[in-house]
Amino acid sequence: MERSLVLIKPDAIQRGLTGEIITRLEKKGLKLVAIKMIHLDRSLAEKHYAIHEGKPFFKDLVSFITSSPIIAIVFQGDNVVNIIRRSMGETNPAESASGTIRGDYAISIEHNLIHGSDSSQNAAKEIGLFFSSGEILDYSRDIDRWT
Ligand code: D4T
Repeated sequence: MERSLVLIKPDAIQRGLTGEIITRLEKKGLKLVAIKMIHLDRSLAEKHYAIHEGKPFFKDLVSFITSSPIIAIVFQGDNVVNIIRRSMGETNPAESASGTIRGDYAISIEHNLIHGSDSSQNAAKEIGLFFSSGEILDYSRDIDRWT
């Protein structure tokens, strides 16, 4: 069973797209097992985006992700990392297909609305930054036999 960390980024919160983004992922059939709203501090933002340290956009990326609250979510299910990445669209919204979250609602790479883990291994690391194990709930859903 795989997990993925989704962040609804400051631009999505400010633009009132939180519900739309969660609805799309829920309607796909994904199971939500943890959720919280937080205002990231610089230290956590730099840890989350450590792989991009030293790149030209790193400073602006950290400023952006700490500029306003975000919502952190853990989804769980078979193949959930890949399913979420495909629902999000490309990193650059200009190259994202219509029907994806970024393709439908974003224009610029700096403000691309949503983060989703890019592998199971990275998901485990990222989830550990945002959630304690007790915050991730274990429950069954009757709809899972229909999805
Ligand atoms: P995240 O990590 O936010 O889900 O985005 P992606 O996985 O789709 O893309 P990424 O890690 O390569 O980039 C992280 C974050 O940096 C912004 N960015 C990226 C940017 O502002 N300029 C750039 O040139 C790139 C490559 C957008 C997403």
